Amino acid sequence: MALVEVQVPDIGDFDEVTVIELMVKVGETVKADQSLITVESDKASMEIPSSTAGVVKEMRVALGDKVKQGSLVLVVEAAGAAAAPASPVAAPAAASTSPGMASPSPSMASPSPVIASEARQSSAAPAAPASSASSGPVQVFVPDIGDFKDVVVIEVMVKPGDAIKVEQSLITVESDKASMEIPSSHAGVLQELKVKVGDKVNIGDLLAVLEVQRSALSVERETVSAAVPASSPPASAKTPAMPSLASSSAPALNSERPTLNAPQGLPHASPSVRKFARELGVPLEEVNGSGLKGRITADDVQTFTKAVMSGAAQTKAQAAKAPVSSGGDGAALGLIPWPKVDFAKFGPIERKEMGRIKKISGANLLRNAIMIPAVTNHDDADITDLEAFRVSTNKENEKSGVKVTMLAFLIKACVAALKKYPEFNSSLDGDALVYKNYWHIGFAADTPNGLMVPVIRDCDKKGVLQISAEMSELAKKAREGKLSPAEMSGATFTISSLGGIGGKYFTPIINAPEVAILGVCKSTMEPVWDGKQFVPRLMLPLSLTWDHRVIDGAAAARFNAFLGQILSDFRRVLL
Ligand code: CAO
Repeated sequence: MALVEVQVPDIGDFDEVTVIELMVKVGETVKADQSLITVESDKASMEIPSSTAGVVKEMRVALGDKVKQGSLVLVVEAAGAAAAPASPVAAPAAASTSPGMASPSPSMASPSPVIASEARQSSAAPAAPASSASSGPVQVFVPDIGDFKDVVVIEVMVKPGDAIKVEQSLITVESDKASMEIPSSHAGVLQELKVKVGDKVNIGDLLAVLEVQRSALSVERETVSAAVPASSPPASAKTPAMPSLASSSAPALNSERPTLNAPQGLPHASPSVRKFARELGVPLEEVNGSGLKGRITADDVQTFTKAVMSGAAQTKAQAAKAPVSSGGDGAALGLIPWPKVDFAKFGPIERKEMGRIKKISGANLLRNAIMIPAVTNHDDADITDLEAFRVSTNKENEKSGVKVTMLAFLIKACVAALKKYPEFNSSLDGDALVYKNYWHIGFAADTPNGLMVPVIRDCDKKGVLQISAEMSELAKKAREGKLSPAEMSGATFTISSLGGIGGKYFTPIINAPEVAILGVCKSTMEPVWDGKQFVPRLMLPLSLTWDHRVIDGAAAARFNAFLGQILSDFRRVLL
């Protein structure tokens, strides 16, 4: 087993490129030709593959390092004879000018990053004949892009009618190892584009037709004439006159050093990440990059996919399809279009994009409001004695730091009612009801980012003090935006309490796939007839919304009545 140094191969005329992604780590087994790192100049990104198969023993580059031809990337313990073509560690390290780099690394043949520089340089060469008229059409062809065949057009950056400058990028193409922009060989007005996103192109393919002004043409002709006659035919792989930076003697359009073409306007990601995203149908422009300079990594694509699949995030396309609240127009429901009003006509306005959580919860609420045949029963519970008990409990527990609010008692009372009326703790699954033998209670929490519903698990096994402590911890996390998806899932029933704020009754929307939700408002002292006289009692307004497919009105009335009995005499919880 020989140790083999893998170096940066011939990357054309580029002095230095930055390492923007490490795709392997120490201990990992790599195949010959497997991409090891991604490098990037200001104009292109490309993956550097391994020249040999084996196990990575040592990384010699870090994120942000500048590398060039001959720079040591890593050391691989080569697998048997496969190591043969690579330079052994003992050998003197290849100098940056090492002519040997291209040959010991046969795998570089295909992903050779020289393509981008060639693109820039040679794009001018295969221009169509210059016209002697004052203006005329000029064809722009795909220049020498090295050994690459059938590279895919992933972005078209211009449209007919655009005024194009010389060297302005027209399209972005991508192979499985590199992406690059193809610049225009001429200045002029774009008449016609001959390619579209998804097309596969090769050297010599016609890209575009420009209307070129005479003066511009003559200038370009003079510059290009050193390379090819102005009347040279369209480029093709067979055209010997095609200048190419692959050979350093190739004539160039500009005297300045060519630069690689990086896709502009596209999210920063390596070709393999782009490919990965395409396979999953992930819109890369919606993914947050966690890599160097905001670069999108394969992990970012995975995280995005998981968030969308779990419902924690939505793509723009999904949001657009969702009805009204998420920006859709309700057409999916067969409704008349949402009114479009120019509010500025009536007075000053300010437009603010809704936050992510509001958008997600809005879409969920709308679905639940539309799909569930929901009914709400209102009732009052006498909590005079319970409130007195709550106040004295808090006094006794002052030192513990745990404050008990009415909501903690309500959670406990609801568990007792859910046990007595199990269909309230169920979910619909097609034509079947799933009864849950656990009692996880969600509670709506008002946060600066919008409504969130943390879940307290196994409330049947916990006392009011523990529930209070967990509630205050979860509410704090919710307000700080730190709740994990697990802390917001698995509820069997939800309580939405506006008791700390005010109001009398409201109609909460069921949190599907649950089948009921309890809305609670502010308790007030009211005169209550005890059979002989009116007495002052502290009354708590309750609003129970339930799914009429699962529960009927009588059951809902019984549930509320039972809840009221428990709240008026909490000892019943023990029964
Ligand atoms: N009647 C009278 N007073 C009440 C009460 C009730 N039903 N419920 C709570 N209170 C009192 C509390 O005792 C507390 O009083 P003190 O400050 O004097 O001690 C005060 O109101 C504030 O209570 P709280 O709101 O901080 O605590 P809570 O346990 O009742 O609620 C939480 C916690 C997280 C649910 C709440 O802060 C919250 O976010 N509520 C809004 C929920 C919501 O937005 N629902 C609407 C969903 S539908 O859009």
